Amino acid sequence: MTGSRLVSRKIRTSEDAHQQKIAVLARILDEATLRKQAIVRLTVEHPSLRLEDAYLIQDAGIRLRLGRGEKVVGFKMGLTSKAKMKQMGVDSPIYGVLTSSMRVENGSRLSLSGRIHPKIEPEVAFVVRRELHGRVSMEEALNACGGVCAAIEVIDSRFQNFDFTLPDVIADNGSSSAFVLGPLVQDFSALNLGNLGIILEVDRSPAQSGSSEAIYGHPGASLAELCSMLHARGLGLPSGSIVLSGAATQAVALKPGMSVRTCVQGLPDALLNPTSAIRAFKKYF
Ligand code: OOG
Ligand code: MG
Repeated sequence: MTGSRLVSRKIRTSEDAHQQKIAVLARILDEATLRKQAIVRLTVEHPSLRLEDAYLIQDAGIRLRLGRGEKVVGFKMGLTSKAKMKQMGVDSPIYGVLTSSMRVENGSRLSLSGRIHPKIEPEVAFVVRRELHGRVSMEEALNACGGVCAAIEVIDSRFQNFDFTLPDVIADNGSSSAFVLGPLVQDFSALNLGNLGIILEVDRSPAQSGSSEAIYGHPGASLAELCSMLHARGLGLPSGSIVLSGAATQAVALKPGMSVRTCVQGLPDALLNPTSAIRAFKKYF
């Protein structure tokens, strides 16, 4: 065998090993999800895991879900708040993929039996009407949306104690578990999306409150950033995509029987696991 053939065979072998490692790590995370068993973060055993590889693990995990009949319905942005970025020691957000099985109808119950240690976050979500490609301005991103709504995201890290580094949480699809969308408001031109009051209510009392400004400065800026991040990986944002723009406050542990509500100023509420006392809720905005 000539030297160059030997070298190319060696490269192929190491590429194969790399692909195999990606597939194995995706399967480990998928099994943790299915078995509802938290695992030690991947970077303990693989300290040199790169961000590109983490997204490849995320892709492989989504392919496993698609193989079980799920459909991609959108994306979620994570770590978009300064507080979370500081906590993680990073200066850029991450994204994850939302699938059909994660969607919970507004006001319905969510079984916690399929989760490990779920937490809830109040969010603002978009529905993209016109496909977006490449780097876009916030205005272009917002103009491509068919509506905006209040949302509740349920996150459920597959890592013990939510202990992860950036590559871990990317590989784990941004801790995605479930989400609820409130009623869609199609014409949001009169809303100042960059400064809306947001309350996460648990059992009819405010548990967290904040402003949409905490979402990457403006939820629309988070949406535009998602387009850039997808573009950097050669991807676009398809028409019809749901986009969770990121948490406006800290997450709160979700326990069985809780009634949860995200109230965003100017938008109808998103509700999860409501009780019959739902009509007693007061309106904040
Ligand atoms: C990562 C996901 C964070 C958000 O909105 O910032 C996230 C985590 O904290 O587990 O969804
Ligand atoms: Mg979130």
